[in-house]
Amino acid sequence: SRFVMTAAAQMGPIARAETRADCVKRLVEMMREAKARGSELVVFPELALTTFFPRWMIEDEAELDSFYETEMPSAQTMPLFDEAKKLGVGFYLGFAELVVENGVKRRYNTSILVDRTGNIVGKYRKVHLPGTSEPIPGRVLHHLEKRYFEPGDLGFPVWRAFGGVMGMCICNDRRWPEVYRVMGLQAVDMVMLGYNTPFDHVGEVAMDALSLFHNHLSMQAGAYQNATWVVGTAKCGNEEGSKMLGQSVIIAPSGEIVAQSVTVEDEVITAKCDLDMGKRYRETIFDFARHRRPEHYGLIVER
Ligand code: CDT
Repeated sequence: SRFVMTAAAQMGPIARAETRADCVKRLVEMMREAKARGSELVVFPELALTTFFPRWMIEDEAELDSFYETEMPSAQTMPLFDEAKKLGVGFYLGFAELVVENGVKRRYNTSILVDRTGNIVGKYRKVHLPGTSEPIPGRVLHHLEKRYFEPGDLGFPVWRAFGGVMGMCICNDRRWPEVYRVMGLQAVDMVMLGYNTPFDHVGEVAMDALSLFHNHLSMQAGAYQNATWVVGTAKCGNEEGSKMLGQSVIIAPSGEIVAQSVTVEDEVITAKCDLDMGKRYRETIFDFARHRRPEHYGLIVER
């Protein structure tokens, strides 16, 4: 067995006025709790350093830029890296990333994987960007990820870390089977992801009523069908009038939920994850080499 003591550190709402220092303080506090409960890896949410700003049309560029990180770690986020190193705890962290390439600003919805010595070992940029690039008339709260980010350009790599093969994705990515399968084909042991999901994200009552079900359905299916652990961490609660799902989870390769949050506030949940558990599925029902028939899957990459 290869055990990784894992924590999902869910966050309650982040107010628009909250500073990076405020957020980092909350993250550090949860990291300490996770360590006290035996964890060596902590999964934080998507956009864990700011409020979920894509809900607003922001026309002032300097204001928009203020939500992005231009370096990682920065003076403001360094305390989190220092704490990680001190405690010997690694982490997944989501944040908005701004890079300037040939004088052009590029914006990504990004996550990083940091090892137990405080070093960044992996970076992922969100591929599936939901919502719209223009505000929808009549709505007070929008979902403008297509305006504020460009699709990630790094694919779905995996990293050898924490004694296994680790993968990352972000929020809406968790609803797409290809995401897990691309990592599953690389023998991923654990997929980490953070999410910000408003209860009214579809805008269609019958579907929105199933938001919590669809949240778990996607991640449990991804875990089972690809023989991997999935750790999904929410930012949740009432954030500036947008009510967002909690129910952060740690899911085994069986598809079973082994830990789940019960609040919509800052809350740490933990599980002892045996990375060898995936083998049971990978060597039987989901032995890809023996049972997959990729010659019939061409359409998936053609359209
Ligand atoms: N952050 C994010 O990707 N949220 C989406 C909901 C918004 S869809 C307009 C999600 O899939 O959870």
